Amino acid sequence: MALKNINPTKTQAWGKLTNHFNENKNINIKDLCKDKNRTADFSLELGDLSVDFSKNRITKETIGLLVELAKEVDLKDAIEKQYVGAVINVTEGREVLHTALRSNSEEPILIDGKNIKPQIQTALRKIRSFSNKVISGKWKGYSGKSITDIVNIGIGGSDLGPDMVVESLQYYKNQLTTHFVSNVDGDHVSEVIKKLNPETTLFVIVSKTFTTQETITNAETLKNWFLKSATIFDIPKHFVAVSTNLEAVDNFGIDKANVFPMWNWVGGRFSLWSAVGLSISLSVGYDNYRALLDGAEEMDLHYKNTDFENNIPVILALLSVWYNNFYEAETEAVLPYSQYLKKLPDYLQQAIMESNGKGVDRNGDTIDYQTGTIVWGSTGTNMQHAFMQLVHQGTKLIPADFIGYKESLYGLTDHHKKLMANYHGQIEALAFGKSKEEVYLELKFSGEEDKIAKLLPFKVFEGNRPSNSVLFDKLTPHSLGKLIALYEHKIYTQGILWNIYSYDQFGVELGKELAKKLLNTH
Ligand code: G6Q
Repeated sequence: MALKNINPTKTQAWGKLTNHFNENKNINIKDLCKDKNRTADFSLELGDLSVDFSKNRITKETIGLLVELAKEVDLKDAIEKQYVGAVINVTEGREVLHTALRSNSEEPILIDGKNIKPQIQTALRKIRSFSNKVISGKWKGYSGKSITDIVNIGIGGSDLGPDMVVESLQYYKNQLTTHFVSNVDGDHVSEVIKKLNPETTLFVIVSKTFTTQETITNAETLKNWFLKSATIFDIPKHFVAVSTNLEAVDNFGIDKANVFPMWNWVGGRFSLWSAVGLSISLSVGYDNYRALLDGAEEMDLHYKNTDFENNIPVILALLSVWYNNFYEAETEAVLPYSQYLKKLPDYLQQAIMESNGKGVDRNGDTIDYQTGTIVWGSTGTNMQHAFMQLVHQGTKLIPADFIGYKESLYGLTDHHKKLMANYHGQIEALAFGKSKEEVYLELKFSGEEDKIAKLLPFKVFEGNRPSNSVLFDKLTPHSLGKLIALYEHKIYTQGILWNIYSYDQFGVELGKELAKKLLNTH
């Protein structure tokens, strides 16, 4: 049941792609888009999501060859193995089953002969009942008052996902105020403490291992602060944990009844779908949390069951490989046109770069081709007034994903029209640029003919800069789940194409070990 081990650069498809690239590398998106059917031919839909990838340096032949590559490395087999619970995280000896967390199907998934679906359902029921009690005010703090503030204490995968989702779903939020403490920097926790009342605060300690230095340090600081006003007998009313390490949780003083499970078959950066997402459910209510999971499941089924030509995560992964390995692009921008999604780039940086930033293949051999892309970004339109200059006119090729919504949430149509005009405007400007002739005419007709000689080269946009439009009807818990799952599957697809293991993170662990050593010697 192991993953196959195929060097992509040794496949026939790679050879064909190399020739195809050499023959076509100068193709121009503007010329390609003269074909009236182009948008229809290079767009995919899934319910409320439409992905337009027509503004890329690709032809139908490019897609055909990239799909051939996916077939030659047996992506199908890799996808099937992930969903059934094969040990595809080989270096850590683990299954990778975040897809099982959001599955509504009754079909069992066996680990060591035991179906894991019932434990998932039990955990979800516990999340629901706990969230309901806290949100309704029935859960009381030590002085008999209801909870007003939630503090999520965690880092990395135990922080970035819940933080990003809570921020993104602010519109759906209830009366509870949610805070996130992650950095071991004491100033971070101190600033949060300033806003809290111990009588009405609930602390959610999220740590799979319950040994992570940052999390345990912050948790101890918050517990000590809490104990200045309350007693250890009050801890069960104010501290809950999400962890696999029951002994450490017990030593911390947390009641067994207040422990939510985590499992080794869910990686940290893919865990917001488990009880790690407890703060999400507390913030937006269980029904919205379930809708998030259902949205992800819609993408899971699409990824699993759709042929590669029509498979959104697969196509986006293949395009990324096309630019990374053939055009030698080093970075990719993620540009959400929604202020709610301002934390999405940070979240994706971990998900993508921790997963695919690997230099050794599945054989354990050093890789001589490029893997993980560098991902960065910010929200539109703010970034148009910041870094977009470089993307439009700089010397680097930076493929970009534009994420947008047809409808706004508050219905300020004037704003939304302007926002989306910018969204489409940027995509067009990148793809089509502005030619010398256009700049010439523009200057001439604006009465600035005398400036033509001086200004013309600076006002030319060469265009031919690729981007994808990832457009949803509306930002909802369901569509957000779908979006996150889309990137999760893109990550795995690229890991398979590059013949690496996407689900370990030894690069992070070295830093943790060294910090511990240095702490003891200084
Ligand atoms: C994610 C990583 C990492 C992890 C944190 C927190 O995939 O494994 O970011 O989530 O190091 O770990 P704990 O949950 O064990 O505290």
